Amino acid sequence: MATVGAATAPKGGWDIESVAAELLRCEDGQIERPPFTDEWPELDLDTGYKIQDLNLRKRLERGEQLVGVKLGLTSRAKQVRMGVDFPFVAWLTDAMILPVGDPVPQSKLIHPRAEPEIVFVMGKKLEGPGVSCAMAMAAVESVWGGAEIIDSRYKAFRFTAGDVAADNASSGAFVTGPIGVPPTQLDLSLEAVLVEVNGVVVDSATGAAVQGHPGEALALAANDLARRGHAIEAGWIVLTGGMTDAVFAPPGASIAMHFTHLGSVFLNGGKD
Ligand code: OOG
Ligand code: MG
Repeated sequence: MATVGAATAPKGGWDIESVAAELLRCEDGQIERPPFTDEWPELDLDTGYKIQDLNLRKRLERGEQLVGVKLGLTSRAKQVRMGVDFPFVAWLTDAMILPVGDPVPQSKLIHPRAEPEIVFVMGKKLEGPGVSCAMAMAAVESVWGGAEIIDSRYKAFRFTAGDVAADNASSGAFVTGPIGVPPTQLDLSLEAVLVEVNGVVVDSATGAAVQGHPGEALALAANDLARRGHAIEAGWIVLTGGMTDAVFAPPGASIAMHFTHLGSVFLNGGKD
């Protein structure tokens, strides 16, 4: 839990460097804070991405490995809940990998929530612009079910697009399911998931909830990253975005995401 509070704006106001440093400090210290746009309304999506990229450099400098990308807010369910009505992209490092069977790492997180996602492992490099769903799927090696544990550094997950892009799209941890299949084997728009919390099914969706087809989300990521000067590399993991709204993952919770063909992903809420 937090031992120190959120920082107030530096003299002269927030800028890219000070927001980046404060976000990493909040992440490392499990400190929640108000969104920066309360004090810096000009923090837009482009500025948010600059902050995100600066913090990726800092993560790599401290020894983390870049393992892929995640999409945020690719489904209506997520967009409506978070009040941001377009998708965006953020970075995944190896520090965010949750080994199968490990509990939710409560001691590293502020207020974790879990969401079911279709996950791709890339077989080929994918570089925008101009990438379509079919082109994107042709670069995928295998498709997995997964769960992302999101953890916004903003109190009550209240943020604008600029805030959440800066905060690496609420990245926390992610776990992949038991079965990987070649992408030609499934109609991902019809792949369903049931979200179960403490034995009760609380939500469900199919892959179509994610931009019509999760391959559209992958294409979007490639095209979006091209504007930022990056490609999606062979071997990377891509989390295509929550299919349903996220559920709270507090200590003691027992959460399962049951996919039609991709198996079940189990999350144990762990201890305080
Ligand atoms: C932002 C991150 C969204 C997803 O899959 O939509 C995300 C949030 O909901 O806090 O990871
Ligand atoms: Mg997600």
